[in-house]
Amino acid sequence: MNSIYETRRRRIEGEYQTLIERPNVPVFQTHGWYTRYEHPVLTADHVPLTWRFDFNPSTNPFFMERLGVNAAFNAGAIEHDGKIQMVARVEGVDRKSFFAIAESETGIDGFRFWDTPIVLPETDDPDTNVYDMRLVKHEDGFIYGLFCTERRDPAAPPSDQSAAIAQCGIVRTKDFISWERLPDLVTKSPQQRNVVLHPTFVNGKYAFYTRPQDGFIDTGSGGGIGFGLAATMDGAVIDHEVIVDDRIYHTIKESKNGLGPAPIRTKDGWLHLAHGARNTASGLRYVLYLFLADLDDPAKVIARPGGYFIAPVGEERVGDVSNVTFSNGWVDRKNGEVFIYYASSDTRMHVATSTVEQLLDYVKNTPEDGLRSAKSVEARMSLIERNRQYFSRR
Ligand code: M1P
Repeated sequence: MNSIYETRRRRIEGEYQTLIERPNVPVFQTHGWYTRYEHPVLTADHVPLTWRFDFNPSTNPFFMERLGVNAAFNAGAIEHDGKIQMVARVEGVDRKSFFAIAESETGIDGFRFWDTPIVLPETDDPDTNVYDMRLVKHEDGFIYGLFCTERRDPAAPPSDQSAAIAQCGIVRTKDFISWERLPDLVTKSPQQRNVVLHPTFVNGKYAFYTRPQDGFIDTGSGGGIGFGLAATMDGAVIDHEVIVDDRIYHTIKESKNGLGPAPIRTKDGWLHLAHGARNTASGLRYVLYLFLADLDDPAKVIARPGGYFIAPVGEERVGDVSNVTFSNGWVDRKNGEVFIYYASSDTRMHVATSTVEQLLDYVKNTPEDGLRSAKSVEARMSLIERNRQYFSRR
């Protein structure tokens, strides 16, 4: 007779194998901006079973999970040694996040975690929680990982156990195996999240996209996507931040916004992917949008297509924090393809595939938000008028 241990282990290992070998299937999109795929590319269930179960039958006769995993989401992404690698935010059932690398040959399926998670060095002021790493191959030769480090607000009274301070932590590597922790970024803002390193020097300095904010959740008087320069990465200090992409009333980014991954260099400018949040009766709704910045002056935005580019659909709408799409990783491939990695509802990772050519077409030909209903109708009427020649009898 099979023991509970054997029965459960065989079943769980079989289901795991089926999941990680599952091919992904493209799903036609009417808008034509990118292709979605049927399955998420990474979920909590992709985490290796050795991270969750004690495989010793004498100490775990019921083959029960010892360390549960809640979610795998908000992954940074990069192409390295011919493979697509994601540095995922893996969140345990204890709510703590940590980073782990999952890689794939195709970038759209077959993602497998490495054998162990990243052991992230700490500073003298240990992080309580770390998440949302942006990977950047900088022209100085290092691959940097910028992430959010969160610690309890030391000024909060004991009655408040949720007040936190978010800042930007920095690590660098050349091989994804050894990671050097650098001092956290210093800016004039009380809190920072969604900080991204620009891949090239700007005026001989390291350039950062920031998201200054007054509070942990609310941006308060802060907010918008900022830009600032620092002389070094080893003790980076930004003295002056300018807002390059503000949050605006009655748009997809009225409550807050933040940069996604580092921008892609294209012939027409730096292509950016960002998230915007608006308020609704059921809470914040996070969507993704694109914009283009000047090649010589990355702080100058030259195209702002109106509206969202990716919004949660179907099962993407439901999760730990529902109605959220969030991205901090994309990969521009040598053949012009772009793999956009986005998380849905703080729960799982998906991919959308497009090309630089399509994305530039989108960015340059999607009308800017006119900020009033009348302007929206004007833009739509203009499209209808231009289309009349193709429908002579209507
Ligand atoms: O829950 C949605 C997102 O909320 C935060 O993003 P932002 O600071 O822009 O509001 C982050 O905690 C992010 O991880 C999360 O996905």
